[in-house]
Amino acid sequence: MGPVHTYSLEVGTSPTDKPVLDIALDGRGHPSGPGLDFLGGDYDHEFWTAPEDQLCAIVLSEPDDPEADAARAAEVLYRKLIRALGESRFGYPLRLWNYLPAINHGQGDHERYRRFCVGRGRALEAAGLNDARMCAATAIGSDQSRSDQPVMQLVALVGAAPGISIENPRQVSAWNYPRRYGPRQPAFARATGIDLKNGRAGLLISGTASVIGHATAHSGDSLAQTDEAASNLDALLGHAAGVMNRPHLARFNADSLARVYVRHAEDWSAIEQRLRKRWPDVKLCALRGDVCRGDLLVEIEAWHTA
Ligand code: 3EB
Repeated sequence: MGPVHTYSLEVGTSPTDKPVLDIALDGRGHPSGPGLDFLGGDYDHEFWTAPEDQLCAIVLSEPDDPEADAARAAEVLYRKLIRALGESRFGYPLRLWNYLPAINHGQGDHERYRRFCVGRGRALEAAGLNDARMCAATAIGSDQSRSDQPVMQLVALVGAAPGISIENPRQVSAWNYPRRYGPRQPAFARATGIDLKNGRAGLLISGTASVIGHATAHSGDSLAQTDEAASNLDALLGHAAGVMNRPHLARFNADSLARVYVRHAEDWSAIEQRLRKRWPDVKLCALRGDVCRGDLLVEIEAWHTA
């Protein structure tokens, strides 16, 4: 069964009246932005606009030193988010963005991304929340080496009714990853689907990398990883089109927006060429960010409607 609620959400790159989320992609210090260096592309701003009785944004941050255990800040932030949801008429997260400094610092299970997953998991467990009910998300490492007050950021788009969580047929669900990737599985869905008032459907698509099954593919090759991540996205769209019974969702179109996170800035121009050839209509934006496994070089998230 599809979602019973319909939203009138629009996501675009030009200013609108009273957006629920105004994300400056090139702005460091912008509270709802990722705080990453802007590498290029078609747009540097996202405006998420919906009537104020349907959706709102929750923007949280917590001091988080690159040398600290990231589980602490993650648990604090997710406990705050869960409390805010309980007190609000918007009880359902549709999309989460997590940005933290030094995401790949630490060896093995001490790696800060793995510790972030532990902290997120603690907060979810304390609230009795099931991983499989989680929404779409992104988790990216930001370079805050020039800041004297580094923070972990959590940005949530929350709604009055749940979307549907959609998984990827080419990938093991993150909440089912085996133990080798860390003591606590990541808790996110590959995408959140919502019905829109204009008769279309919207897909909020998680950061998607070159992960097949649960394994990283093409270590060290940023172009092969780009192709694999893009294949994961195409597979997700095809699957979502079936789940939501909207055949046109199966392909990106001129309304689709894709944010590309690139570990090494110098890889962007070749990655851009690849993606433009594959998806000529899609609006792209590139940011320099660390992906959550040290061997992943690129990650792509998207908004798509059809
Ligand atoms: C992956 O497929 C890539 O921990 O919230 C992507 C999106 C990834 C969200 C998260 C992690 C998260 O495992 C990593």
